[in-house]
Amino acid sequence: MSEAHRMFVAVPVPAWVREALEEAVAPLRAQHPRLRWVAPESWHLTLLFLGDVAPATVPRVAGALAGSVAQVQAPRIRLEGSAGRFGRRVLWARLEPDAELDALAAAVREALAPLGFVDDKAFSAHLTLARAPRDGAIPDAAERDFAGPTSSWRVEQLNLMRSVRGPSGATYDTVATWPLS
Ligand code: 3AM
Repeated sequence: MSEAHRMFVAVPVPAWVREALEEAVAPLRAQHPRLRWVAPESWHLTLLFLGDVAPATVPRVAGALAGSVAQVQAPRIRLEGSAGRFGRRVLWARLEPDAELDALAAAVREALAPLGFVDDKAFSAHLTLARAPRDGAIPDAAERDFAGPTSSWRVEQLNLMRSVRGPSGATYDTVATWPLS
């Protein structure tokens, strides 16, 4: 039997936004080297974490996602330029609240709930930048000193992603992608 993969549904960050964000993150990365910084090529916005998905279930997930994107408008994402924290463990770039982004997340969640993929937590749009080390916390200064771009872009695609745990954190592969219109 082939093994299940850890999967999630996300929207990617375009290259030009990644470059602007990377410039803003570089000084923080240098000041806080103990934090586990997410590699810029891995930056994304998670809409729903699925957890382990058996290979036989992937086509059903893909079919449901294809249906969900057909129902929604492509949202616009705007970075606020500031950072936030989940507890003391996760540092993220803040996004302006957006009803269309919330609607996309809701459509994904509605499409996948019948397959048993449910997140108890409400959708909270964020772009994870760093995680605290096992024995540490995100310092106040890392949140306060982040001065990021206020870029905005139209979301062009929805991705089904696979997360692979490695020695220096998880790496992500795009399993399938759907254009938004
Ligand atoms: O990088 P972000 O925050 O967008 O935090 C994990 C990451 O989201 C989240 O899924 C994304 C890809 O790994 N994640 C990991 N384990 C999770 C869990 N048990 C989880 N979200 C909810 N429950």
